[in-house]
Amino acid sequence: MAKALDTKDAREAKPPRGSADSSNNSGDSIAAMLDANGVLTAEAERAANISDEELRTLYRLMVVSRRLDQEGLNLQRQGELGLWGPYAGHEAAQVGAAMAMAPTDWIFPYYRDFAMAVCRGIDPGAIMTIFRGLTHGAWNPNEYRFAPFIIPVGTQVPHAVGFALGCKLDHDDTAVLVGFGEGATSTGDWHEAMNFAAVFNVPLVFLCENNQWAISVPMRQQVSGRIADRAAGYGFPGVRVDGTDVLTVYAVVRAAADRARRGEGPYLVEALTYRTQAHTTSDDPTRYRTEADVEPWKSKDPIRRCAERLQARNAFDDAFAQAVSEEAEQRALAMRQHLLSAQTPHPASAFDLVFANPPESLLREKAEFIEALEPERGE
Ligand SMILES: Cc1ncc(C[n+]2csc(CCOP(=O)(O)OP(=O)(O)O)c2C)c(N)n1
Ligand SMILES: [Mg+2]
Repeated sequence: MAKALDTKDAREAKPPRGSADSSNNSGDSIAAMLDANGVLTAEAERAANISDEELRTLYRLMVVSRRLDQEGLNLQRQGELGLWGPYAGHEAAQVGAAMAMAPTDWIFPYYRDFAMAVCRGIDPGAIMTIFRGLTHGAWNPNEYRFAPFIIPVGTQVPHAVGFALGCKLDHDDTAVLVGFGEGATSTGDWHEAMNFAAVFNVPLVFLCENNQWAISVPMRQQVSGRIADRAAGYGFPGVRVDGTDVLTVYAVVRAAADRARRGEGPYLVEALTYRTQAHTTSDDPTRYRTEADVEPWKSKDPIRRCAERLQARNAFDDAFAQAVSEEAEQRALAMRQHLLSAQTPHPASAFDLVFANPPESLLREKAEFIEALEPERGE
């Protein structure tokens, strides 16, 4: 019975919209850029034509991001932040992917994508105010084409699909990138989003930052097989890349975004990396992993790997490294100063920015809230 159905389906099946053939060919051409380790081949590197200056920019943004991450950790330990979620180890995935998108493209980040926000030019000090509990969102998404950080795991993925569908219906040539961890791929939201993206052939690059852990849950208890292979089940291609090599991530995401802009639909990039620090400052990783687990990943440090690539191109010297390190120090200091001088908002500001035109009932509630606060404040 099943066999008869299969043959009938095969005979009657029409190529889906966006043609499976064309998307698979184009997907294959991205897979063909990689060697068996998921690293850009020398030939693909030549074809991608990424200049020394571009690679130096990626290096600079990774060093700055690493230093800001360290400062976030310091600030939390000094009692200045409620929480910090370190992203060390993710720099190549985040910087490579964010910089591969055109400035007119949109990015839907998850909570760990701080370096992506830095790449978009958002002031790190302003972002930090979120982690101090001063605001829910520190930038105007329209201005930076960068959606808010999302904490509920996986929920940003359907948002991105819907947005990408809107871009397609508007006939503009915007591509969209959505970031998420490998843990998010176990959510219903993620699977529904993958299916919807394929069926409606939306211009979206799915970027899985596979850091091997979802808090204390290791990869092997999260997913059977490769995340990249899951795209095929929905009808579009995906690849696993070395997510510690910024050049590879940059070239592959750029190709996937170009493909999306050509109308060839979604693409899944699984960037294999490692979370070298705790999940957040509320987590103690010694409860579920040892130093020996972390050790093999130290040699794959994204910044060191990028420096090696630059050295191989004769595009790295002490003066450059020194200038980048000084810039990182200055930016960390500026971020700290911005955060520590940020005003604590009035509690009633929680009512603001909920509606463009707040209804009477909400305004009344806000007024009552302010009145209720006053005796407590001795005003
Ligand atoms: C819907 C939902 N369930 C549970 C949580 C608690 N939680 C926060 S982060 C996290 C793990 C996510 O892991 P992964 O997607 O791999 O991202 P990573 O933190 O490793 O970057 C969980 C379970 C949450 N924020 N939202
Ligand atoms: Mg993870």
